[in-house]
Amino acid sequence: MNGSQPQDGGTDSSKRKSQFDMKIEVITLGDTQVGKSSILQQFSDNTFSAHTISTVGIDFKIKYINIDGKNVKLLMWDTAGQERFRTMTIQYFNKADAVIFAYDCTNEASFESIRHWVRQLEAHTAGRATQIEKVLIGNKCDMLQDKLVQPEVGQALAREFNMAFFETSAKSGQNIQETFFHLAKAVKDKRDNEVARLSAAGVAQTGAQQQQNVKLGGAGGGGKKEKKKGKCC
Ligand SMILES: Nc1nc2c(ncn2[C@@H]2O[C@H](COP(=O)(O)OP(=O)(O)O)[C@@H](O)[C@H]2O)c(=O)[nH]1
Ligand SMILES: [Mg+2]
Repeated sequence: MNGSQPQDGGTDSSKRKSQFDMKIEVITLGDTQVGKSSILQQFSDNTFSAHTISTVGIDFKIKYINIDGKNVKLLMWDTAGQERFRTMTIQYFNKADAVIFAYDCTNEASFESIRHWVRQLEAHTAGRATQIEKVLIGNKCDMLQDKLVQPEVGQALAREFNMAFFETSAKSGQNIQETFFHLAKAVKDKRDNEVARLSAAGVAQTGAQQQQNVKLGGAGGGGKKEKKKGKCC
């Protein structure tokens, strides 16, 4: 098992919140009822509720995970799928370092909507959508009898958009950890590569300055301000 795999839930509880090395913001996008909130709940609390309350506007969860020895703060934005919250949710698109596009594999319409959600991201991230790490998940894969979207079909769509693909179950926990760790590792590797590139170019900066400048989720390549560490969000 390497340092980027889920380990014992992945949380490094021995470290104080203020000691995180890197912050990564993830946003979930997809139709209502596909299980976006349940995925976040399973990942952050290891619990599942058969009856959830619809997300109003936007919500968030925080989890600290260990990636290659780094304490990573994952800030996970949970959006509502309904159109009436669109104005609110699109404001969070530009915060995202990574996006989870979610459909319900027992609901074909939710799969068809993925193209819509991809377009929404592109339309509201001012050309930086390609810098955002993305993953496509087909959730509710525990419902074998009701499955209407086969994993090969999901995989093909993910390939078309150059995304990773997982079939997940917020109920059983299948591939939930893997999804988040995959995204976090991809974002971290991208930032590390950029730091190495800047170093090679002889840009004299402290490690912290470099991390700040290569936070690829930042507006226009480094313009985004990191809020005070240790404070919520
Ligand atoms: N069987 C099963 N049900 C799920 C799964 N994920 C979510 N659900 C159920 O689907 C419904 C909608 O879930 P929710 O997380 O609120 O969806 P959201 O609107 O996308 O946030 C709830 O009744 C959940 O219990 C899953 O992986 N398997
Ligand atoms: Mg929800």
